[in-house]
Amino acid sequence: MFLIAAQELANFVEPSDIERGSLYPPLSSIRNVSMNIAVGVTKCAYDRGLASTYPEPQDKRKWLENQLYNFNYESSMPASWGQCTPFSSCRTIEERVTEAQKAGQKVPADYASYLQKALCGEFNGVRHFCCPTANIQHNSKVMSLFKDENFDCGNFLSQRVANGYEVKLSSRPWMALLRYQQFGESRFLCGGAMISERYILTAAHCVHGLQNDLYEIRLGEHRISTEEDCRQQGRKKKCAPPVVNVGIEKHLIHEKYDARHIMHDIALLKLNRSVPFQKHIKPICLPITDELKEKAEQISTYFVTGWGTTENGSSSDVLLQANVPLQPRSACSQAYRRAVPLSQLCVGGGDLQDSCKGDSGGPLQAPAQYLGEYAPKMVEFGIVSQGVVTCGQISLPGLYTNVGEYVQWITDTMASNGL
Ligand SMILES: [Ca+2]
Repeated sequence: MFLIAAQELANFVEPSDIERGSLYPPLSSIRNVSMNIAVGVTKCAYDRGLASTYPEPQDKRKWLENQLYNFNYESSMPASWGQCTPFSSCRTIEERVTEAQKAGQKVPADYASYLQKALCGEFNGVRHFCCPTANIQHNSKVMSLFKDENFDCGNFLSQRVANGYEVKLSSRPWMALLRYQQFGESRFLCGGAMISERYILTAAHCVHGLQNDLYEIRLGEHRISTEEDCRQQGRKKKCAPPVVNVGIEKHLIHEKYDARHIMHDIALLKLNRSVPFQKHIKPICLPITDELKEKAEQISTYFVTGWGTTENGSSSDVLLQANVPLQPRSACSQAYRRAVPLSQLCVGGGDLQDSCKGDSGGPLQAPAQYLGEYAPKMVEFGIVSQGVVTCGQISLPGLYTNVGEYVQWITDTMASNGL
């Protein structure tokens, strides 16, 4: 069965079929590997050019024992590991296929057959291939969206605040409010940030177990209680356009989210329609380069903006901003009595007043040089994860999901679920 399918592929495959194919029978009939493909999580093995796929072992020891005694794949123990990724997240595969595409040719038969063997499943209609770890790249389709010159991210009006801690109207246009329906009541219980016309980045703890409650995103809000938000500029009154409320198509929680230890606390919400960028609704930038990723550790003062929205509701009617200092991880290890990995940032503490204004799931941000542009852009380096709700009681620094460590997950997840 496998050989026949490979032969078919070699005879017919066109580059455009690699990603979304209709010519071929469902993969389940080709490969007798049943599993759920979770983007970037499902490991696969490369051995002598043959890719075989295995679900990532939950219990590694037990799994290894199984492999040793019941190994039923064509190769022996794998030579090296890869991961199941969308086609455009694997550099070597994308290069080879694009090459053929440019030349207007079919993929050579031997490579097509290799691709067939490297197929590890279909996720939301997008084919996934086993990609050796060294060849995994930030998804090229998502990156070209982020790098497009019309993609106006992180454009902030001013760091000056209008009134005390109040943020100037429309100056943080990526701020999103997450709306939940609970016990017959509709409330904002978390925040998030817009990262594209279709996606909101937030914390997994704002979504996990709440998929049925969390039903709407509000964008372009400033003062929650007033329908029209305005500011006085000299004699003129300037008003922001109305807010946009939009439904949610998909709740995408990180596959390794650990609710008990609050690890991998990151989630994406796919909106049920695109929301065009406008004056008061724009995306924040992400730390998509290695340089920006490293920058996260060098910033001394971050900004947190929000309505103080937590599981208990909002503490402020109007959007506020606070400055929070980066702390060594040891400060959080001490406070939370556990190791703090690189996938988290330790921020805040000390000034009690300051650390209370972020939203759970909201962005930890700082202006940074972005893709060689002259004016600094606001970049989301962290997601409010843990500890912020204890403000006002004890002076604890907060733990934030280190977004730079998850850009691969973000881009792979966006690619797999449609831009
Ligand atoms: Ca309002």
